[in-house]
Amino acid sequence: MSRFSQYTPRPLEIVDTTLREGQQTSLLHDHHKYFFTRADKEEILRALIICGVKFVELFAPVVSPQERDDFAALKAVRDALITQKGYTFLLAHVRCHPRDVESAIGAGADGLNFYLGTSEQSRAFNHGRDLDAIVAHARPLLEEVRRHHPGLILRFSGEDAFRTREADLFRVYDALAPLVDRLGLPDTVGVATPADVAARVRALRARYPAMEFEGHFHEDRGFALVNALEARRGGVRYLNTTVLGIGERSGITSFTALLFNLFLEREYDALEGYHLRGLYPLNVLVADKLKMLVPPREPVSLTNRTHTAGVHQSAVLNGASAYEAHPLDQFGVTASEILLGPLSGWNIIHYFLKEIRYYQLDEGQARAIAAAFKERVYQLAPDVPPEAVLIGLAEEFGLARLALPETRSRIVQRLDSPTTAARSGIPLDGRRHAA
Ligand code: HCA
Ligand code: CU
Repeated sequence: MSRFSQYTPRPLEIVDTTLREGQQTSLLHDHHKYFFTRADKEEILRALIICGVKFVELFAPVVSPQERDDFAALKAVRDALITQKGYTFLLAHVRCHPRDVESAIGAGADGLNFYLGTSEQSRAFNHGRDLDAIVAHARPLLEEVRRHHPGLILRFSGEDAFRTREADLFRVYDALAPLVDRLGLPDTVGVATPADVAARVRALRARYPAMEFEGHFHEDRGFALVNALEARRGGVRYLNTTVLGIGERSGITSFTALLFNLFLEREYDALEGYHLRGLYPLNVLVADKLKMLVPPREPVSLTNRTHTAGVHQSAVLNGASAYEAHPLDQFGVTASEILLGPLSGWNIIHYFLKEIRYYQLDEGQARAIAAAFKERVYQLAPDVPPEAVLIGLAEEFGLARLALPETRSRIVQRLDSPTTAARSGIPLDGRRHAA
């Protein structure tokens, strides 16, 4: 009996591909990093498993000696977590090529994610095969793998499925569906709208009612998240994601953005087995590997609890819900951040000096300091944080300071400080410059 035949799939199965699709991100090049180190990959895999992911896609070991050796190391990480978290299936991304297949089986992959272009563009520019040749190429290989390795999880994706005519996709999938556990539905170049996804999923489910599907949506139009949500709504159980949505070009669906939205839509069934509080730390971990902060457009981010405008800041001091609509703390974003700057009002300056730095001041002094601060903050040298200016002003104004024991505050001043909240996952307590 194979592991997979004993496994009962949950309502939503993330097939995370941070370590395959994610490694194709140009961000690794932007930061002169080029690839994740083995230690990076081990940490990312561990974090994914802790967060509840059960299917992880990796490159076929044939890609490079590095990937081959890393595959073995990642298998060891997976094995070490079986007792604590159950089994995680490692799937190798393979071309319909015996060498890819052999390398993956040799490495002990639990499944093979086959892909082969079916659109006119892939047929013309990727492999030059027509539809009959695609079937003639893929079918015997899949039959052989099925026969000799009945326990392997097999998936076939018609690459560029959304630029493939429906009849063409059916032609290929009719021939291969009996041999696989899942059919993929990749929007390789990010052309699909949510309506296209809904229609395609409906057509495929009608034609293959017993089949499971796996969605993979690129972000070129900004639809990677909504398309994944749409696919799920249509009954697609398996969805490809990466941490921070990293991948080829603008990437694919973000793992944490997807779970966050399912939570907000009260799709609690879909969240079965996922550890939501681990999601922001996971984003921080991968951002750190990329030598960046969690990107500002990532929903599960400190940015979404960061307030800049004076009106927002003073309201948030009274009640965070004024400008924070979502329970981000349940996703591990436990701090709010208020950035001091030219838009800050006297009340946040009062709050900062009094509550965080323990200066004794009244409203009149806070208003006077705020006025002086607004003038100086426009002439800030790049390496001087605004809070240093405020401390300087407090001293100039001769404010007395209480000596209190240090406690952690919810307010952080700057994202780009060396010990940022985003990097450490712990809010900076604002005392970096304290005497
Ligand atoms: C790739 C293309 C791919 C494959 C997806 C899949 C895509 O980078 O090889 O195997 O389902 O977007 O089509 O990522
Ligand atoms: Cu892709």
